[in-house]
Amino acid sequence: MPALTILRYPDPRLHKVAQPVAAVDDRLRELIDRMLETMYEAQGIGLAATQVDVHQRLIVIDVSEERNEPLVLVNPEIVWASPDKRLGEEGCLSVPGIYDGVERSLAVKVRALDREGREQTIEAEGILAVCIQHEMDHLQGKVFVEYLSMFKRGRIKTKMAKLQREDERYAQQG
Ligand code: GNR
Ligand code: NI
Repeated sequence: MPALTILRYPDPRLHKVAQPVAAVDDRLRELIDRMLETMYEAQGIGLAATQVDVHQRLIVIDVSEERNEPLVLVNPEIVWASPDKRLGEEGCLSVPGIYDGVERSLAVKVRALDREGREQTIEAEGILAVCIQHEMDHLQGKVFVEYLSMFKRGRIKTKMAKLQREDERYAQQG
């Protein structure tokens, strides 16, 4: 199965709001597998369906060192977020090469379905809590750079446009 293409900021499709998944069936599990493959190939710790132009509430995550603990969240809802926040460095597969600080809750509790459609509740802290919040933002059409100043965002857009031009040239020439 080929990996999926990850949309790049500032693609307007990254700002679409995802709709709930209607059924956890074989077709969805196929999408889940392709998203996991895409995430591992891109060496990310998480991927939201929005990033592969599928506007459904679906997230895959793996924050393990060995890259062998996939976590699948279907129709995730944050049921609790700690009032304590922390500024941490973030990156995003849709904004390659850009890293900057974002404030996030230290801990979150999330309710979601797993790949079998069973309800699961996850209590997360550390990098998993950060990743879940980052991915939940994607489902709402929000990319982490939108937390940064307009000045920084402008610079990032310029960088992304340059990267895009370089990629197009590379694709033409081989
Ligand atoms: O791979 C990723 N690393 C990361 C690091 C710090 C905070 C969030 C992330 S998520 C990111 C993958 C991604 O873009 N998911 O949407
Ligand atoms: Ni991201």
